[in-house]
Amino acid sequence: EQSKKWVLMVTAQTPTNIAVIKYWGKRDENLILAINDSISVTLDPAHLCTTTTVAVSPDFDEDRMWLNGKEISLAGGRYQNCLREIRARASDVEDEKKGIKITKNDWQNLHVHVASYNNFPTAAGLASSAAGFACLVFSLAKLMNVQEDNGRLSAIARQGSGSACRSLFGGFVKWVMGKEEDGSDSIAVPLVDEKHWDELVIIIAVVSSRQKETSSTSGMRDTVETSSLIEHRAKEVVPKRIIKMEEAIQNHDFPTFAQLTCSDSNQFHAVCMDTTPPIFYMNDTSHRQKVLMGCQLFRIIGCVEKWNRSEGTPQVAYTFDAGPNAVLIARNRKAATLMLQRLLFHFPPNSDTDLNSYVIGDKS
Ligand code: 2P0
Repeated sequence: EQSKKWVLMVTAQTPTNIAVIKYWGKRDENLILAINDSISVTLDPAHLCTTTTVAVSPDFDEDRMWLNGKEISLAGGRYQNCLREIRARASDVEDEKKGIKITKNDWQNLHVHVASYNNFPTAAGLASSAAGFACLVFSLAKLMNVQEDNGRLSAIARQGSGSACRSLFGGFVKWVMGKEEDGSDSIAVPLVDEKHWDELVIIIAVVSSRQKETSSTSGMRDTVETSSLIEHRAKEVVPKRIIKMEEAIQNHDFPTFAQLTCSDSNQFHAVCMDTTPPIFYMNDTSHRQKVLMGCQLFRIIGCVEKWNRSEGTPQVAYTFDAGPNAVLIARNRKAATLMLQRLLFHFPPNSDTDLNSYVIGDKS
């Protein structure tokens, strides 16, 4: 039988985001519901982003996906949840020129092919799942003509990876943990757009591009089960910090922003260390440079803290995620230049203590 050869495609690009008030811990593993609100900044898509093309054709007989050119399985619950939620919201699509007409019901039987590329190391703690699931959900929603705003789409991306919900918006974004059991109010909301605080410059120092040892998913599960500090953090500390952080962002108050960002990163790593068995994201011991490397990230903290104190007011905030990379947020271009000079002085390239690379990007 001759099939009707047509393919309909959509391509989208989504940047990653960096949390300044961290998400760590779930109250529902399947729906991916957090135990606290979090706030992040979405990066400029020119630097760290995922590009995803989704295609549909009557000739495809199963859903398939390629990540960085290599086929991956879509069998996992997270992919299935996202695909199911988007399909359930699909509407009619008509392309008169190509003579294509897809009805709402057709989508339940049509299959998609997905090709996704990251322009940065996957799973090295640079939030590849955040950009990846945000881009997957957004491009599928466009392909299937889903009539929902980015807030509603964020609740679907969240079911792929928690941090992904925050990448549906630019600028500073809050993931509201929500109260509902079905997760319907656990969505991302934009706080301010990318133009609001455009003096900020973000530097990412890549210590190692290898994959991290403890996945965020299992790490945060262990923390929730074993840490005695996590409840205090989620219930007492973070709610107050969220209010102060929103104010600092609205008012361009860099000293408060920097203090909260650094403290929250340090507390996140403290609850990781308070986990059984302890999680050391800041200690990259499997790297060839072993002990030296293990100290690199701590040395960056020392370097920034010392400089900020000597200037009398913070010039740079640091934050470290679940991988061997340092994110530095400078108050302006001048501070970023001085910070880079310091990094290059303390960690000269091609020395025993070098960092693999630096990515510099304006926030957008
Ligand atoms: C964050 N991280 O807020 C925190 C800070 C890492 C440290 O979100 O299990 O990949 O897919 O929901 O989103 C990393 O966790 O975990 C993360 P899942 P995810 O950015």
